[in-house]
Amino acid sequence: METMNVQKKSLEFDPNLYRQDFPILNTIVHGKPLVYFDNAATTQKPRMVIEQIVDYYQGMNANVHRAIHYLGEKATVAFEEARKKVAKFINAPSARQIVFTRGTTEAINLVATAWGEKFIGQDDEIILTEMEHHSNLIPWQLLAQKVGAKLRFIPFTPNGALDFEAFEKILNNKTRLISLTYMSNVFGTINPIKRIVRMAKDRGIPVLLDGAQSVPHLPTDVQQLDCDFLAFSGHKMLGPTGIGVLYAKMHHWENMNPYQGGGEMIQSVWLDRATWNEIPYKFEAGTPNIAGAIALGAAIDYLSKIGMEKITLFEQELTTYALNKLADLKGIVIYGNAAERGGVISFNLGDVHPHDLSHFLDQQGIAVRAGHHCAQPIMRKLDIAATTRASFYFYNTFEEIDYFVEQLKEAIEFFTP
Ligand code: 7TS
Repeated sequence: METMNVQKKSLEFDPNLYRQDFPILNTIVHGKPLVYFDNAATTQKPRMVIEQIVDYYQGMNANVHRAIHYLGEKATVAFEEARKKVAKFINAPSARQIVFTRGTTEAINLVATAWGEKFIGQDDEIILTEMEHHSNLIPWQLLAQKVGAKLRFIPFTPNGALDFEAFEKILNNKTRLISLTYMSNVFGTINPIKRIVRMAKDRGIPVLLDGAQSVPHLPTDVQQLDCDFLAFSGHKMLGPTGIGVLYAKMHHWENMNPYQGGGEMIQSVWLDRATWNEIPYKFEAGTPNIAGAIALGAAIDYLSKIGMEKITLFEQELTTYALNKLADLKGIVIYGNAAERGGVISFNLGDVHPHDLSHFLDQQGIAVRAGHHCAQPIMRKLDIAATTRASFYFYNTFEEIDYFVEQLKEAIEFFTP
């Protein structure tokens, strides 16, 4: 059945207005125009972000917070401006609560080490979900092994949503932290964070949000969410790789041990001891990714100019359109069907291996991801080896989805004996 009820053109939003800002979107792949549907892995970068990196190295390269000279001053001001932009983007009360990291992975490792090793001990429990990316699982496994704590898991239901009945049962007076993804990078599920935070706060339990997939796609207000920690990556929101963010409530920053030792994070140093710099510098040992932070600031300017609400709405239209069209394909299984979801669609097509399918699609210019998506426990529970995943951003179009579905039909023909 063709789906006639889904509007093909968004009345509000024209992705073509933005596509011209992304030089890479003009790439020709195997003779076909690139269709980039691997945005959950990393997004493409607009010209102004790329130019910001060049401008930094051409016009202000110097180390930050130490040089008393023109370039040092310029770099420091730009770096600290970027911190303010991040704070404003997620409505953090203060820019001091923003620590730059290499990405979501390092941000979560920072919490597991600097906060976890101090506040989590023998027989304490950490609640995660069964749908976490490995980067919100392994740091807690390492911590649990080190301190003798126990990991508990909120299961997911067959439609890829969290099972709240089971959650109620594992919450108890040993729970010291709940750490979960805001949006699943496999199912696309947007988890009901406010409900989870409310349940946690009733019991005085801190909540860490893995915002790697949510911050790039949804408006984020850490004060409204009332989360204790929020981790996210610049490269999934138009910024460069190697830069990310950890936000935390001020009292957590004040109570945490240093994460790494080195330059910048100290105040006074003796041969046998040291005192720590003020927050946030206490948690930014060594020379930071200065160009990366400044370019992340440019990415935030770009997203803010469009408006995160508009981006969310448009991506929802795209996703609904894609889901409706995909549902017509013979032999398709889509993993994840939660009421609240973002633009990430994982699926399998009959017996075709996702690697074969993604290779076939690549020949047609379409970039999707095939594999376990760094979430092997999900694959184990679903009893599959892998999925193919298409993930969208605001520069994708309805026409690209039409082409993608056409090519999937070709693939079914091609792979059916
Ligand atoms: N958390 C989630 C939910 C993610 O999707 C990812 C990356 C990470 C954490 C880690 O982010 P990083 O920037 O520190 O690597 N997810 C994916 C993905 O789905 N495909 O490639 C990377």
